[in-house]
Order: sequence, then C-alpha cells, then structure tokens
Amino acid sequence: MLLLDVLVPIAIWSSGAAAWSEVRKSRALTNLASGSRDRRFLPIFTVFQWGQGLCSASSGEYGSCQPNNECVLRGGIPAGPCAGGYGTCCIFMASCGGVARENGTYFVNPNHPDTTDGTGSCQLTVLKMHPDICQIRLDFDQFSINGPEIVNHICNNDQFLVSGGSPAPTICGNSNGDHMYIDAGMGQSNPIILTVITSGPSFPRSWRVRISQIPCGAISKAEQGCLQYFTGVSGRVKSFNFDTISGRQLSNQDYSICIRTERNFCSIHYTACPDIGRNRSRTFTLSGNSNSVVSSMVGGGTQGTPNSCTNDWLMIPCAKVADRLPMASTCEDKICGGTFNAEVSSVERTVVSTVRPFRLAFHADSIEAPIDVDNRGFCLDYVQQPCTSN
Ligand SMILES: *[C@@H]1O[C@H](CO)[C@@H](O)[C@H](O)[C@H]1NC(C)=O
Ligand SMILES: *[C@@H]1O[C@H](CO)[C@@H](O)[C@H](O)[C@H]1NC(C)=O
Ligand SMILES: [Ca+2]
Repeated sequence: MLLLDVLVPIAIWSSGAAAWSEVRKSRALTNLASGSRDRRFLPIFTVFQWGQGLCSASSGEYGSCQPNNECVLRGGIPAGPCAGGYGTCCIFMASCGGVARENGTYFVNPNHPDTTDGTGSCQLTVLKMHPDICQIRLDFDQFSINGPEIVNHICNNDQFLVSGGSPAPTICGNSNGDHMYIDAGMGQSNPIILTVITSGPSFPRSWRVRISQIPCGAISKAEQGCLQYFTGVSGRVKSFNFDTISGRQLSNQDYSICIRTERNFCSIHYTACPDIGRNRSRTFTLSGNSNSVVSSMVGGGTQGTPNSCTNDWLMIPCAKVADRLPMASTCEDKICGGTFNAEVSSVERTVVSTVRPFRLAFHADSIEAPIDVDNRGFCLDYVQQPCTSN
C-alpha cells in the first residue's frame, strides 16, 4: 500500500522534470521488484522523492508534499492537498521542549499563531537529520519579543539564543525577515539549541522561525564564517531589530554578513536605505545622538586619519565614495556615526568596495549611554557592479 502511494504521484509528476522522474521511477521499480517491504527503508525513500516538492500551507508555512499517512507518522501536520490531491502538504512545527529533526521545521511560540506572554525559557533542540548536514539556516519569518533596555540597548528582558553551533549574537526585539546561518559542526551527536528567554514586563510575544538543514555539498551553503549570507546582484542588509522608528541597535554584536560574488561582478555599492517620511534618514545610526544630525565617522583605512570608530562600527573593506571623480586613492575600513559615507560628512553617499569576497562585519560593544542615544543600527541596499575591462 505504501509503495502504491509513492508510485502514483511519480507517474503524475513524470511529465515535469524528466531526469528526476527517471531516477524516481527506476528506484521505485527496483524497490518494487526486490519486493522490499522494509519499513525502515521506505520513509527515507519517500523523503527524498516526495520531499523534493516544496509546497505551502494556507497559513503561510512551507512544507513538503508527502503521503498523508507518512506525514502523520513522522509527526507532521497535514496542511492541505498537494500533487493534485495525491499528497498532503506536510508541515513540521515544534515549540518549547520540542525537537526539530525534519528539514524546514518551524520553531513557534506557545499558542501560535496567537501571541504568548509570561516569563520563562523556551528551548528547542535541533538534531541533524543526516550526518552530512553542515549548517542550519534560521529564517525569522515572524519574530517579535521584547526589545532591549533603552540605556545601553542590551537584551536583558527577552533574549533569543543559539547554542551548540558556531557563535551567534543574542538578539531581541523585532527581526521579521532576518536570517542566520549556524555552523552545525562535525558529527551527528551535538545538537543545536534555540532558546527564547522571556522575563520582565508583559509583552505579546510571537515567533515562527524556520529551521533548514543545509547539506555540506549544497549550493545554498553559506561561505565560512558568515552569520548572514545573501545571494543575488542586489539586495538589502540590515542589523537585527532594525526599524527607524521603534527599533534600537542591539549591543554586543559581532558578526559577518557575506554577499556571494555573482559571476562577472567585481565591486559592490552600498547605499543607506530610504527612510520614508523623514527629513533626516535614520537608516544608518551607529553612534552619537540619533535625534540630531551626526556626521559619518570613519577609521581603520589607508587615509591615515585617527580611527573614530572604536566602539560600534560597520566594517566595509577599503570603502570609498562611489561617485567621486577621480576616485580617492585612499580608503577606510570602518564606518560609524550617524550618516552613511566613506568620508567624514553629514551628507549620505553611496559607498563602493572592490574587496572580494564581499563582506561586512558589524561590531557593537556593550555601552551606548550617555554618548550614543537612540541609535537604530543600519539598513543598506547593495548592488553588485559588473567587471569592467580597463
Ligand atoms: C532543506 O531545505 C532547504 C530549502 O528548503 C534545501 O535547500 C536543503 O537542501 C534541504 N536539506 C535537505 C537535507 O534536504
Ligand atoms: C521636515 O522639515 C520641514 C521643513 O524644515 C518641517 O516643517 C517639518 O516639520 C519636518 N518634518 C519632520 C517630520 O520632521
Ligand atoms: Ca555601543
């Protein structure tokens, strides 16, 4: 019966990806011919066949198309038909005390999709589904817990922590749409633990974090040492809990953001994101009092100026103003202050870096007050620039 369940959709899908369906068919037939009814083998077999079909539930979660009985057996939630009704979109969700061992499991708050309040610690254990998993990608689909305190911007009310893998910054506040890659290390025995600690004032918390298991050889694997990894010629990078109105730059941050160098692209431009409806953009406010005009501050480069960015900074290797003619012969490595510019100025400018691979590093110490007030962090739009032959 199980075999039949598997075979029917194979026939239906075979019109699509021909190469794949041939593989599926031959493996299915081999299995059938050998008369194997080994139930330990079947679930693995069905994961790799059915699991290829990504589907989405009406509630917005992604799942994989699987036979209904398989989904239930594996602890999934059948969330509606897929593959023309031959399968169900199987989603996996876990909350406090749970274990995530399926690809794409969602870590959700208790009461999800409603909010949760109260104090405590909510832990999820992530186990590798296969020894050949090198990284865990966390997608913060929805993420809203209490933000940092207002003096030094430290997450001491609520915290989201990752332990057991490569170091990740502690975050709090809102981080919808952000992601993190965690190095899962060698071997299968060391789990990665995700913890949400809630304390202090009452707050309507909610989170839905998708956990993807990235195989060592996957094309989607992040480059080494990157907490965040972006692909594509253009995109947007921002600090955690970024929001020009209600966000606050988080303290105690130290991580790299990597952007894959796309083929035939040699340099990269960064521009502060638009801050719609404001006379003065707050999309790059790392130091100073963000309630007034603060110039850019720079340091660490070849210009020979004293390094003004010693507490909080964004590192962009050899950053220059992009549209200065002729191009400056010196450059800076660190930018901070309240204006995005590779030179000291109170006017925002687009910044270029030609150092590859394209990487940014963000550092924030543990102190804000009294000098740094209402800093929001950063939001930058990037565009890779084609190589020119000259
Ligand atoms: C898990 O899912 C992601 C994306 O949905 C995919 O890139 C990755 O290869 C999958 N991992 C495994 C082990 O199948
Ligand atoms: C923007 O600037 C104009 C002119 O200086 C001023 O009238 C207005 O109140 C300002 N708006 C905000 C949101 O600060
Ligand atoms: Ca600081």
